[in-house]
Amino acid sequence: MSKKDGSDVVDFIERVNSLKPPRPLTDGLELDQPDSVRVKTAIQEVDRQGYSILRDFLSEQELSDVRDRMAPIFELTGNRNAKDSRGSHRKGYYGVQTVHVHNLFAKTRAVDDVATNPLLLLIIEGVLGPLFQLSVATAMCPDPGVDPQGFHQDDGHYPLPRPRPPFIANTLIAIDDFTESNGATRLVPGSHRWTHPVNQDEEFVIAEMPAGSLLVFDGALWHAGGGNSSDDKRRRSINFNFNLSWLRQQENQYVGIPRHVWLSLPEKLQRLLGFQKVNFLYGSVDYTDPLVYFKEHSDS
Ligand SMILES: O=C(O)CCC(=O)C(=O)O
Repeated sequence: MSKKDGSDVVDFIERVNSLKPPRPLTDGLELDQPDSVRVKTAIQEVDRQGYSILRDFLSEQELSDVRDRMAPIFELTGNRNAKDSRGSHRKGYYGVQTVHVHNLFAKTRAVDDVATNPLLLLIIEGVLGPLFQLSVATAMCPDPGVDPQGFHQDDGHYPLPRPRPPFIANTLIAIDDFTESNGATRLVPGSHRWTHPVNQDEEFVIAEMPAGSLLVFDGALWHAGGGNSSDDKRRRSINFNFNLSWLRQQENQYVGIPRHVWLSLPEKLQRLLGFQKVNFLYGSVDYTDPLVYFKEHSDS
């Protein structure tokens, strides 16, 4: 109902007139010179070859905290036999595959700071531009006995022509050393620009990297989780995939993360999870940024 003095209409028009672009998630972040160079190099490598590896992304202390606090989550990953359900899958997910644990921000606070790490945000911004969001957050751990995945692209579900600018930036944070034998990710260099599918026997590089490293790659790059042929070496990893803010996220985190949980998160993480208005109106409610809207309406 409209108020008699018309103030609600004035409020509404003011609201429409006050539309402005969001503050970038990287606003105010400053790096020292060596880290700026590392970020720049990573962005250039992703553009040129489709991927980059940044060592020492996590400090020893951060790595040890994540290991401890993620332990219950990595109890939930495990091996499954994919032969029956997906044996004929065209991308070749045959044999024994690992179970990924999705929707991490509903399940743990162990990686909140990792997701908003300045190096990470600046690299993702360099790959995707300023409007990006977290599309999916997963724990991945191909245990001994897991077979390799087939090569695939993670941006394949957006049905638009190729080559294309990056829609998705994938990351894997190594919680254990990634080696050829424990299932380090396989990458086909340069394939992010290809317009044709790769052959499953394409040549690849193996993303071997010490624990604490960050692998980042264009979602158009053909890649696959490796098989774990070791006797006893786990390959724990955190997988954050980011996408352009005006595309739909892979995981529906608005439903998946309980309200009391997302309300308790730092604002930067809330925004990264998609609770923000972008491109003037996308993600808004009644012209209003969703976090502002929520504050205005939470008492009523
Ligand atoms: O675990 C990996 O190395 C990659 C996993 C992956 O690409 C996927 O599950 O889509």
